[in-house]
Amino acid sequence: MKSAFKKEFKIVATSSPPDLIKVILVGNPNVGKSVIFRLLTGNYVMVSNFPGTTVEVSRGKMRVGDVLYEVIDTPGVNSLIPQSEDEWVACEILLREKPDLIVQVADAKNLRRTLLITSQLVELGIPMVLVLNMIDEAEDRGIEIDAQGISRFFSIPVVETIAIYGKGKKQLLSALANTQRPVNPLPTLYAREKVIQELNGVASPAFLSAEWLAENNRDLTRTLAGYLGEKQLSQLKERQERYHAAGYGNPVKQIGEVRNAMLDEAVASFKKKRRNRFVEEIGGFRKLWVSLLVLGLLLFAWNELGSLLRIATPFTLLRNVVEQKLDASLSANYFGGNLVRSVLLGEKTDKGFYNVVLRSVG
Ligand SMILES: Nc1nc2c(ncn2[C@@H]2O[C@H](COP(=O)(O)OP(=O)(O)OP(=O)(O)O)[C@@H](O)[C@H]2O)c(=O)[nH]1
Ligand SMILES: [Mg+2]
Repeated sequence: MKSAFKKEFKIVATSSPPDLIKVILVGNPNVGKSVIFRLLTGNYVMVSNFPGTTVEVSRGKMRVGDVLYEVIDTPGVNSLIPQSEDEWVACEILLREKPDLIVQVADAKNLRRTLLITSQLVELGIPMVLVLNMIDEAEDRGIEIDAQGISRFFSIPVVETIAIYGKGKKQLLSALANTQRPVNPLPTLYAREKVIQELNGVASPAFLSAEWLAENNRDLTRTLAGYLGEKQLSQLKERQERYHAAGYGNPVKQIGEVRNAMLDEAVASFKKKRRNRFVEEIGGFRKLWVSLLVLGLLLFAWNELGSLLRIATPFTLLRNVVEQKLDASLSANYFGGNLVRSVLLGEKTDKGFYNVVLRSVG
């Protein structure tokens, strides 16, 4: 009895349950979230409707070494300020599920739409990874993105993938294992803006929550109250009212303006439109051929005109130079010089040179 207990105890002690890390996939519509979801979880997934809606939400599991992940796929969003049922569901999932990790999947061709969501997600302060998917299509269009620059800007890992070919999966898995809290660059970059000074740090997230409250969506407000807690929520409302009452204007509108300004700058510095090398080479070839053609036409025109006017033409000039040089250097100073000279220039007569080959044929 005693030894059986010991054995059982040992088994329990060595097989501790693996960590379950909750990952939520978020991103614009049609960017490859579901392809990445399947890439990570395989085919054993659970699909259900979000309560009270027909919006489908998929859940699956993934094991990497000892770590077990639960992965949740969400409907596409244009922004985290919801204007549609799909967008509202995505926000509700983010706030209700309290994920350990967020993976933003993005279409590398649409950097501005991507970074709008990134700038909203980083406010949540949840470790996240940005996946720049569809790199194949971006490359075809000559779009190059400074992934490292984006990574530094938000303090998040940025991974490039071609999900349909499974490219970048390894890098994504390694990024998931090495995430850290992101940094929201907005308050630092725009520290002088009154609205930033008024709301920064009042709640977490502060600016995004202000924007959510302004939507007057009862369900979302209730979920937000649960997420922030009553204290943070009332502080945030109070600050907004104070700001408005002091005559500074609509804080939510101004947050939107500051965010847009940041995005304009970010897109300008992280997106490079690469000049297509193939087109450049074709262009280079074309320039060379056009230059040669123009040069040929000019020489032809000079030659024709020179013959008519009995003045030196490029060919007579060239021949004179060649004749003089060769005649001088192929003089009979060395063995065979005369022979070479007569083969190249012909025999010298009173009228100049005439070719040996022609003479022999004639
Ligand atoms: N060329 C290319 N196509 C891709 C890539 N990843 C996904 N796609 C295609 O993009 C389309 C959309 O993929 P989904 O995974 O359904 O996109 P989604 O983000 O889940 O879309 P929603 O759920 O509607 O928001 C599909 O036709 C995919 O085959 C990629 O890396 N390269
Ligand atoms: Mg999908």
